[in-house]
Amino acid sequence: MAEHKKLANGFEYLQVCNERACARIALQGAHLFHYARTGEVPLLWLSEASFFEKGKAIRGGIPICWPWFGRHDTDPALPQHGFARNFLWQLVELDESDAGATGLTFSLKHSEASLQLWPYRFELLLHIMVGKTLTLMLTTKNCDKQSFEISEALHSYFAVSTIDSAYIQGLAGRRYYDALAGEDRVQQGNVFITEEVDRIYEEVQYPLLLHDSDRSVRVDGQGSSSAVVWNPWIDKCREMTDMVYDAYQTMLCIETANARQDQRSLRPGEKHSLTVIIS
Ligand code: TA6
Repeated sequence: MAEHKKLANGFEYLQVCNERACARIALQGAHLFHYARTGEVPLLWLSEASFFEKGKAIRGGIPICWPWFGRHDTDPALPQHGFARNFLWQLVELDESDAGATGLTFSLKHSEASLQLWPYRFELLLHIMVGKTLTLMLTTKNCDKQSFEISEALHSYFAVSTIDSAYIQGLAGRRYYDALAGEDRVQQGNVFITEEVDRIYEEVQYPLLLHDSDRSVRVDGQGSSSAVVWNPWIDKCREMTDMVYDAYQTMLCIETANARQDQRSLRPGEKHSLTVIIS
């Protein structure tokens, strides 16, 4: 069943529950911020100190970074990770015909406000399938008369029991850009988190597996050959107003992306889809 919810401050989201799972999706950013399979603890992490306010990205779930990933290449005044996660999307389709899987489609189109930030005409569609598996497919259509480049990520925050019992399998041997060191390195073996980690992996071969003490999560990506791994660790976590001081211990980001060399160029009329399948 899908229910339209509104917080006291007017922040709107949809709560979707079926036989296999429940999810919550804010209209701002088409931001899925809760997903739990029936009878299980949430699979995605959500900060207990997250804002739920107009124009502020929710800390957790799967924020959409688009049409640029990270800081803007030339204008530092522009919002980090683009603007799609801060704009109000429209729910254009809701399919509850399957008792165990609910389909939702959200749309964001260019506007006067978006053209101020990024001078191209576009349509974004986010298709979400909530069931035993969670699928998000973000499709960009170039509605302009000129080509444009995008970098993007489905910035998934995963819940872990404790960070020192979690590790990522599937990135061994991959080159990555270490955003903290500012240099390229090569992954040796599985990814363990024992300090702040902020890496963009290249030529990623999905699936990736996130192993935790009591469960493993499979992350498949389509339309993506780059993946970001991030944990703020102690100091960065303390600096973040929407994370409690020890939040770094229970979260780990594995982001299915088109970042750095994997950014995409679209000609007029062309589409590109970035998909994550979490199971
Ligand atoms: O996940 C990679 C990253 O770019 C990190 O550098 C960190 O900034 C994180 O995204 C969170 O960004 P946000 O703008 O959501 O605070």
